Amino acid sequence: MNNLNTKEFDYLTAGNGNATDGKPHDINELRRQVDEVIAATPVFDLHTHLFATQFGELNLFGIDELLNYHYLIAELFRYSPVAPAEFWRMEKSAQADLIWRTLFVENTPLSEATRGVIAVLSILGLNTRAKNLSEAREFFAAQKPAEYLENVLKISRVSDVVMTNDPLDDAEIKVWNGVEQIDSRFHAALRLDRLLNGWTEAVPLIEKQNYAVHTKIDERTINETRRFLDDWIRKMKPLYLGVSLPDDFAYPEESPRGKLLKEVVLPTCKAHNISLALMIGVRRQVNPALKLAGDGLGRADVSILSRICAKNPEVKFLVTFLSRENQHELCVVARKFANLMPFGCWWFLNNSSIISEITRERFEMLGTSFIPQHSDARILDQLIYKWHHSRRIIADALLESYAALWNDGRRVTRAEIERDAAKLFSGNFRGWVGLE
Ligand code: FIX
Ligand code: ZN
Repeated sequence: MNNLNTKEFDYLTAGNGNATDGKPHDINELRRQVDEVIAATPVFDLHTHLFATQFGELNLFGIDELLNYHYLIAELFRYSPVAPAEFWRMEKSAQADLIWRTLFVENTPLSEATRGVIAVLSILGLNTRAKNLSEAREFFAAQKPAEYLENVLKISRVSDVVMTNDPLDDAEIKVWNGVEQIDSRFHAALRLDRLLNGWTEAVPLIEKQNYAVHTKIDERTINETRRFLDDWIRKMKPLYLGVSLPDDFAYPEESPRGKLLKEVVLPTCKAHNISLALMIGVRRQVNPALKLAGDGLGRADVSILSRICAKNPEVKFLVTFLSRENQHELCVVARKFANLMPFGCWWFLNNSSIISEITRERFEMLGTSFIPQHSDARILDQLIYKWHHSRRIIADALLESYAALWNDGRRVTRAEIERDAAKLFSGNFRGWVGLE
């Protein structure tokens, strides 16, 4: 556990507890119980880019996919003389070879994303010091997608996964329109990025699905776009609608996005009693040569959140900010608005030191009324390391809070630890989206 000097808690080790009352009797016992409970509690992963096996090739797993993760591609160019244009011309397996050699053989894999690959290989019993990828490739080639999925969910103790579903993506549309039943552990989240952030390009795609929309957002276009969303909500049964937004997102806003948000999205959320997830602070394509790896971030104005929550009290918002500098303000706004649920340590915040800081701040300001983490996994195997890393840090932060509470005069019971963990890892989200 970080920073906790057990000496400060001397009286905790004085044997003044009672081992049979369900409460830990000293700090080491408390630590053991928290670690055990956090390790065993199933997770409802509320934001990923994973797909159920029914989505075929969209379900990514294996060493070549793991290494071609955009977090690692960005890191590759810190070391390699290979230029981005040359990298994109290479075959996927050659790209993976280059990333392995550069980040794992020629350099020590210290970053969060490289350590993640090491954790996956190690947990699967593969050589973390391999000179090449033959052993790993052989291992993954032998895995059957459905069996491997069971294995990964079991190892990472993830009970439910929320996908990111784009109603304008042809490959996804085919699956939604098909007859195959989608694995009930994979839930939909209807993503609105293309609709809200790229209206002009979205129009022909929505028209193609037989909705009479125009670039000019007039009454007919508003009604037709609402009909489009109503139909997709019926089809996908999403747990929430979601959108990523730039750091300069404003509310209200004089723009197609502002108009669509006000006239289409918020009324749809209200009508279907469905939450809206706002993921704020991404600065897309800061370096376009890096493609998906070329996005950055900016500090946003959190006052937009107070306004949107106040103006739309019947709508529930799931919110995450990408900038570390926005985290404290997010907690403050959450204290003011019960229709706001902060979630996750998104993307550039999904690093041990920052998760630790944000989670401790959230315990101090919000108790257990928040959702500490989502994985954002794009490749199935990543569930293993992302949850392995996050569980450990959340356990440390929780232990620190319990120890402080004990210092103030109250010991938690095992049952309370279990109740808190269940809320943080699944209950708060399930309750928010009306699953129980
Ligand atoms: O917009 C998002 O949902 C982001 O999480 C992703 O697009 C981003 O590329 C990512 O993978 C972050 O983890
Ligand atoms: Zn994401």
